[in-house]
Amino acid sequence: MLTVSKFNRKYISGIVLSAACVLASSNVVANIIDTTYGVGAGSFELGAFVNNGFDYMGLAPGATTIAGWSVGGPGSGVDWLKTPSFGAQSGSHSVDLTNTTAGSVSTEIPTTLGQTYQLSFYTATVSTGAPLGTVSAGSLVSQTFSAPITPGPDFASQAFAPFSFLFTANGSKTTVSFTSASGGCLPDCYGPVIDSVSVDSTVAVDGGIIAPGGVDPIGKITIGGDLTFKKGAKYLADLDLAGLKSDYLGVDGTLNLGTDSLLDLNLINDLLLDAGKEFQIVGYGGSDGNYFKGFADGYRFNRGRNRWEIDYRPGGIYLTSLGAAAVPEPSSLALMLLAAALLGARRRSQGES
Ligand SMILES: [Ca+2]
Ligand SMILES: [Ca+2]
Repeated sequence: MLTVSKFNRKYISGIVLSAACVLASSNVVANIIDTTYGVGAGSFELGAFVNNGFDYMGLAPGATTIAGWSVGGPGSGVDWLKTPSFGAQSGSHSVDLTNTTAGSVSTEIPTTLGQTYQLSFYTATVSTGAPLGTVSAGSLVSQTFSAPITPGPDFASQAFAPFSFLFTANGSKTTVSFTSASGGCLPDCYGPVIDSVSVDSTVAVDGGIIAPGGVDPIGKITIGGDLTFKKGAKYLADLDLAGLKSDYLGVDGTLNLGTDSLLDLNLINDLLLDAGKEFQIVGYGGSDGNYFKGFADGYRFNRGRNRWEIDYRPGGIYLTSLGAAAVPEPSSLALMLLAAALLGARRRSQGES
């Protein structure tokens, strides 16, 4: 499942559920919606807008007026909004997912089966509307989001908040859809408003945890572009020592670990391995040259029954078993025994006083 930086901490799974709410990295990269339908399509800027005199245009299910997007149900459709009466996060248009009852919009984009993408968008609503909606794309199914509520109601200055999720494509085409979970007029017929929708093959995990396949199942995440860890984001890698296999994070582009990325290892079937057993936990086209915090290149450490070494090689990151986990060396063992003896002596002396 997914990872959220500010909200619930869940997990990104490359295979089962997907996703990752990461927030707000505003790296401008190629938006697949725009490369498919024209620059501005992801921001609802393209198409034949007809102003009803109140800066909005009602669109019923089946409408394809907004370039790149189809309007759907379950209810009466959506409203295509325009500034200055209705604020937009970028450009001059946004979409209210509730016409008079809950509606939806969807777009279809080319994807690569099994590859993980980042879906980002902005959402807003006002105090006389309703904030809840869901978003789906590939492995991301009906993920709930809640728009921030602008008081007033101030439609013109509605304040947008960014959301971001990861999903894994189930095929060569992926439908990205947004649905209002808020039907009806409360009193305004106004649900979550969305804008600036972007799908990118370059991914930034902004805090949170990336766990291929979820925790325990061995899984794989493949990213076509770059992957950047931000704000202490963690890679939780499962290692199955009986099956001699591990989670795998494949980055076709550059892996950017920065200075505060974390690595955590979850051992499944913790057995004593022969020295030299190797697990590749990351593959990449390139790297920013940084390491997971506390795991510099060549670092050796005990974990479970084995001692390990981590190596950052040109094509990826490897863990190699070095044999049984080290026991305390004789000198430190002697110090520990001495400390225990002193403690015992002090206890006796306290008991006598
Ligand atoms: Ca827009
Ligand atoms: Ca896993």
